[in-house]
Amino acid sequence: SLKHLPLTLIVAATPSNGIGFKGALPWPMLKKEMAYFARVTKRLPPPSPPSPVADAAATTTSTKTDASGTTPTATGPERQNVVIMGRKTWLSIPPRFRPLKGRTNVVISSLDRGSLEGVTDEVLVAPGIEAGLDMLGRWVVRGKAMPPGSGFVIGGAGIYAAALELPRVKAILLTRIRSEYVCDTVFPVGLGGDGQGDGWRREGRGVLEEFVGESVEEGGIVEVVEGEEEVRYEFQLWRRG
Ligand code: FOL
Repeated sequence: SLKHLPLTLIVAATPSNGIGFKGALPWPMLKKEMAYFARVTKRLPPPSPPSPVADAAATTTSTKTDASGTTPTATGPERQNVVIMGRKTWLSIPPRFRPLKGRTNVVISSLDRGSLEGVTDEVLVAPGIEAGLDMLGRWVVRGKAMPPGSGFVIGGAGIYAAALELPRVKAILLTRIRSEYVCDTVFPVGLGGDGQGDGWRREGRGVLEEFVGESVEEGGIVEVVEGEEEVRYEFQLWRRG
């Protein structure tokens, strides 16, 4: 079941935790940062080893070899990560990029799906995060959605705040933008420059690399935007503690 699916918040924020301005990101398009978001939210977790219970069940039910003398390989159903977002974040994604490809999109809204711009029949619409995951579980059973690999909450502020109340939210993937921009929306946890904040603490780069499944540049990234301005930022992982 999806009752215990862990969720990770993924967010980019300024030093004062600003995340949005007038329904969009406060900074100019950061191509490499957005590419990191897309890679990390698409990447499936490594397959988990069989549990003792599942293993015992398999031992008593499966034969050792097939007609050709080879071990039958159970190819489980395909999996796809899930991205959960609020209505305003959905609307902020350029129409050509939504639904976010290669991921199961869940939009949190009290409106019905018909009145939400860009929502197609593969997008789940639910009034809350837990209701959305319950609906996803039913879609999986009916073969209408793939079983989830990892789950990500991608904003905005209201959805992050609701998610942070859930014990299943175990980690925050933060991109710390090192310059300030005018913002009208703030991330609802005061993650500080000192690696501490509101019951969360920053993990080291090795732990981050293991978590995201790729290497991460030491000391951060400098990205040139609009062939002009340089924007510095750093990928971080925070956990409860
Ligand atoms: N987290 C991080 N680290 N950076 C972000 O920019 C970010 N943005 C959101 C949530 N978490 C984030 C919400 N806003 C797209 C646009 C806006 C958005 C999230 C995603 C988007 O268009 N994504 C495409 C990439 C398209 C491209 O390659 O330019 C995708 O396929 O993910």
